Amino acid sequence: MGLEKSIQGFQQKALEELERVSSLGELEGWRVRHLGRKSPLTRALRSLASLPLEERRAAGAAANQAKAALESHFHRRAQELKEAQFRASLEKGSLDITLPGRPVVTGRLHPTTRILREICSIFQAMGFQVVEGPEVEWDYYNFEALNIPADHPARDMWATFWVDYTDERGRHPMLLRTHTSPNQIRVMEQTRPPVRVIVPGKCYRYEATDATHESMFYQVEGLAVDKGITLANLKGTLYEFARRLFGEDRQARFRCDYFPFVEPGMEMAIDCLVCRGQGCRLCGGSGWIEILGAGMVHPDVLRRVDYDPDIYSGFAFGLGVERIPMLRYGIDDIRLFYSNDLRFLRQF
Ligand code: FA5
Repeated sequence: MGLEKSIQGFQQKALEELERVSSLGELEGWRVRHLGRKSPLTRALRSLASLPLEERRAAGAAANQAKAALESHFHRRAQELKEAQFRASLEKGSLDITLPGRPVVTGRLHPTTRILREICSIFQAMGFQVVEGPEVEWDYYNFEALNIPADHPARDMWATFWVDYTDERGRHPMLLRTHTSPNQIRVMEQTRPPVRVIVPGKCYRYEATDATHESMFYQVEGLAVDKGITLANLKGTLYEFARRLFGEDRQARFRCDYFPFVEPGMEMAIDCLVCRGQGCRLCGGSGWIEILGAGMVHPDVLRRVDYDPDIYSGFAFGLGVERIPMLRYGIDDIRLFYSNDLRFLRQF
C-alpha cells in the first residue's frame, strides 16, 4: 500500500504546483520535475518490478493513472499559457497586422508542357486529331511493322532500351519506344482513311547525351492518309507549322533523309537562333538545327495495315519537341530541360 499512497501524494503535490506555474518556461521546469526521467513518479514506476504481485498491481494502476492525469493537466496548462501569451502580445500591440503576408509560391507549367500544348493547338487548327500511345512498346510496332525487321541495319539508328517480357510461352521483345512512329501502325490498325492525327509523347534512347541529345525526350508524330495526298501536302503542312510557330522571318530547310518506313524520306531543319546561322555549339557549326524526320508513308507499311497503296497515300513526320523552345529562346543545351534546376525552369 505504501507505494500507492506515495504516488497519490506525488500527484497531488504536482497538481498544486501546476496551478502556480505562470509562464511557459516555468511549465517546462514543472514537466521535467514531475514527468521527467528523474521524477518521483518515473522512479516509482521503475521500482514496481521489485514489489509483491498484489501490491504491484495496485501501485502500477495508480502510477499509470497519475501519469495520465499529470500529462493531461500539463497539456491543458500549456494551452492556457499560450493563449494568455498571445492575448498579452495583442494587447501590447506587438503583433503588426499591417505586415504584408508571405507570398505564396505558385507553380508553373514546364516549358515542354507549354510547347506541347502550343504544337497540338497549331495542328488541331489544321484539322489533326490528338491521340496517344504506350511508352513501353512491342518490337513489332516500334520496328517490325515499320519495315525494320530484326536483322535490318537501320535498327542502329535507334539505340534501344530493351525491357523484354517473359511468360510461360517464352521471351517477347519489348522496349521503351525509341520514337512515336509505332503509333502510325496503331492508329491505322484501328481506323480507315481519311486519317489525320498527331501523337505527342515521350521517347527513350540508349545513347550518350550532348547539347542536342537526351536519353528521354518528347516527339510529336504526325500522320495523314487519304486519297491523293502528295509530298507537296507534307511540305505545305510543315512550312505552315513552322511559320505559325517561329514567325515569317525564320528559315526552314528540307533535305533528303532515309527512314525505312517512308519513301521518299526527308528531314526539316530551322536556322539556328543562337548564332543566327554563323555556326555554334548548339547547331554543331552548321547554322541549322534538325527538328524532324518525315516522308511519304511507305507502300509496304500501308499494306501491312490493309490500306491499298494504289488507292491511298499519306505523309508522316516525327518532330523533336525540346528543340522547338531551344530554337525559339536560344537555349543551348537540351539537358537543362530535365535536370530540375529551378533557375532555368522559372524563366518560362
Ligand atoms: C525518328 O525518330 C523518326 N521516327 C521520324 C520520322 C517519323 C521519320 C515519321 C519519318 C516519318 P529521328 O531519329 O531523326 O527520326 O528523330 C526525329 C527528331 O527527334 C529529330 O529530328 C530530333 O529533333 C529529335 N530527336 C532525336 N533524337 C533525340 C534525342 N536523343 N534527344 C532529343 N531529341 C531527339
